[in-house]
Amino acid sequence: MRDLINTCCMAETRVTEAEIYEFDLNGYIVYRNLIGSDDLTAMNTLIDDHLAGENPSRFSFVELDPVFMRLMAHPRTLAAMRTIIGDWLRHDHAYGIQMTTDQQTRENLHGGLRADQGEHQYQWANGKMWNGLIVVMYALEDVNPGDGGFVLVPGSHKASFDTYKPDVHSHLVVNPTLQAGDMLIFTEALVHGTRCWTSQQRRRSLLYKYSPGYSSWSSPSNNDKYLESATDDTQRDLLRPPFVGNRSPLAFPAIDGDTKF
Ligand SMILES: O=C(O)CCC(=O)C(=O)O
Repeated sequence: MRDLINTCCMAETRVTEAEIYEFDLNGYIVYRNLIGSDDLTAMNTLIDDHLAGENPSRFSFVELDPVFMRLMAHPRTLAAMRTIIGDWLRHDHAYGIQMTTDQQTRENLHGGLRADQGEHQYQWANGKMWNGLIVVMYALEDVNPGDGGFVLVPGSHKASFDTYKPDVHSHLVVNPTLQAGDMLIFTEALVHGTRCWTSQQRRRSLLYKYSPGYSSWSSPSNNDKYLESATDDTQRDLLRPPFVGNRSPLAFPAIDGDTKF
């Protein structure tokens, strides 16, 4: 489990202007090759053992092994979250998604600006972006063109005509292609959803969701079960409930060529 982060391309310590532009334009961004092959194998084995031959469309996983807590606090991910959410970010909730052709899927698009009682925010003020719930999705298996699964409408986090959603098979809807180990970040203010899975290979994704330190989408007590797996202050601080007064910023781990778990 030592090479969870691929360090080859990670000299930068902050999100670049080009990445900010891309996220602002599209409402999502893909980072390639965040998890090494040994760790992908180890994670898939842990989940296979946990699922014991069952094929649920959703499953919990963070409590299975400390490697999943370390992935929650992946330095490259936290650097991106710092730009997208700010210094007070917190982990909100997490779950895994598995899709096969055997499962029934209710195809849908949901989310969008100010959905969920206004929680799904996207705006710019004071020279930076302000977001609500953000999703970090890691692919543990490849998603090839046309496979289905996760879909989104690029740019819809800024749509003005927000009472309308296109059909899930509209030409406006994109089905991102991912390789195992890639990470896709999107704002819940983006219109997004799921299409039926068509590949004979399964889809398996891990979704970690992060909120600003003053808000929570899910019940904050959902994080309590992870506390005993946390091994350092950054991980523990990510699990804090939402509050504002005297909240200290997260201790962001450094990113350099030697960064390892
Ligand atoms: O990954 C998917 O298929 C859907 C994810 C989703 O809808 C969400 O995270 O809100």
